[in-house]
Amino acid sequence: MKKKLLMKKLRLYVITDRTLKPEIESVKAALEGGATAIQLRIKNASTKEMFEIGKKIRELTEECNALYVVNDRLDVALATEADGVHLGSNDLPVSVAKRIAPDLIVGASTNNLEAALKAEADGADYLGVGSVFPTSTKRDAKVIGLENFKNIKRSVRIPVIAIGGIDHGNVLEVLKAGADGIAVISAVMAAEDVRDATAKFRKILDSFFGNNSY
Ligand code: TZP
Ligand code: MG
Repeated sequence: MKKKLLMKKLRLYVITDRTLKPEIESVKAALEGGATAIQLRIKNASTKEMFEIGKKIRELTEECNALYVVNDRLDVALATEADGVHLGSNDLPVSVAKRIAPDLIVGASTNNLEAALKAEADGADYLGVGSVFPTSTKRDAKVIGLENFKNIKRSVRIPVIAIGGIDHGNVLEVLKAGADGIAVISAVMAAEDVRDATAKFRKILDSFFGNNSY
């Protein structure tokens, strides 16, 4: 996928969280609300269960032309024909994932410049950078703030999406800091109406970037 298209598809990246909402229902609602990418993120599920849910998310995202990315698990990403896999510092190295699956989009989580530059050099296709703001969703997340975010963003060429504590009130600050997209969990998954919460982000993103078709 060309960089420009990938960048657009990463604009509104919604991540599942079964402690807040069941995956399938919430993914359907997020897609209806205009999510451009869905990440299947489940800690501690069986491989079989993740595979079954992943297959369904593949179908749903396909219908909407949205990206489907699997967190942590290259095997599940390949088995469910995902567009990508997202890897953190405790997961498979980016270079290994790229070697095994050269056609898969490989995203990397980073919270400092050194790791960001290494991920880019290792072949990552995009970065998830944060936690930009305090978050209660990921217990061990380091809060880096907008200045560190900006610094990382301007130091790499690949698309950078911001993650961590992003809500409807602060999203514009993140976009002004240069984010190519935002990744959100609780602002969408903890909302009473997932579709509505997603649509509200989509509206802000569309007016910031210009509403060119996705
Ligand atoms: N990585 C860095 S912060 C974070 C992850 C997975 C959690 C983001 O969740 P929220 O609820 O959008 O702050
Ligand atoms: Mg991980």
